[in-house]
Amino acid sequence: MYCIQFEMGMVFQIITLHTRSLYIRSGIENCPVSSMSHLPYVTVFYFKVIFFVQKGKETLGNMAGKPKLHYFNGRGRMETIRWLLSAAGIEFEEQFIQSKADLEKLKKDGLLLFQQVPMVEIDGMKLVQSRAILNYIAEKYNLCGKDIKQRALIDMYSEGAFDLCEMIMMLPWKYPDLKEREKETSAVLEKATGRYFPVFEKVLKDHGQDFLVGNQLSRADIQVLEVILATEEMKADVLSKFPLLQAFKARISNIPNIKKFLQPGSPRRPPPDEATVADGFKIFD
Ligand SMILES: N[C@@H](CCC(=O)N[C@@H](CS)C(=O)NCC(=O)O)C(=O)O
Repeated sequence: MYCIQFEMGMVFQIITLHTRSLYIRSGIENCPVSSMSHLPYVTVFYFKVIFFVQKGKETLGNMAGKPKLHYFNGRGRMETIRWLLSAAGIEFEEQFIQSKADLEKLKKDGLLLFQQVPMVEIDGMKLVQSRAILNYIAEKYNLCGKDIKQRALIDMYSEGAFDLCEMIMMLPWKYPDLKEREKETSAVLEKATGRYFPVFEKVLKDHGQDFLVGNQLSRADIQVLEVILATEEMKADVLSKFPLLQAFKARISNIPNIKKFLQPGSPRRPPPDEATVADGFKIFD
């Protein structure tokens, strides 16, 4: 019905304008077709135009809407994604998986390519695989450097930080026994101070710049800061032998979007306590 009115309104409007312009061009003063004669149709036409413009705006709004994160209410494999989006100043929504049934529903609805989370709805896609999601976000928000050489460095540093982050993240899941976990925590801290932090310290020393690569913020800076803070949660003075990393931590933490993310109430998740780990086991085991 609306369509017919819409079409009729358009047709009559065109006929009216065309007839009037013919009379005006031929120099005849009294045109028998009044611009008001099809007012009802024209009114419907304009209402329809407004309706379609609004619909279009809604559709575009949804396409460019906030990314939606699907994961459980803990750090795990989603935390670095939260970090990157927040550092880029992007607001996002979170749909927390609270039970095995929630996860099964996502699987049954065919929303998880490999039947696993994290999953991020962004730009009309349902992205899975945490590294692929991070790559997309980093690329989209210009956190990958200026050329392929910078990108290679950024990738190496980010992957190093990611490996260390993953070791820390897995501790409570792999070692539910507290004694065993303590032992493994020491081993991870040794890796942090013996393998990873010396690399980042040396990078900063060699080029003397504020950021790890190309003197501009990249995902490497964000991921290294993330892992520094996660390591400090296990051992507060872990940076004692790394003065440049201490300064780096202070500098990067002070970048406005990152500073905001580090405030209480942000989407940053706290370190997992025993209750969070138990919830995770119920969902993913
Ligand atoms: N390589 C994947 C691993 C994802 C993964 O292991 N996800 C776990 C939760 S952290 C999961 O969904 N487990 C449920 C299952 O495998 O059925 C990634 O990095 O995203």
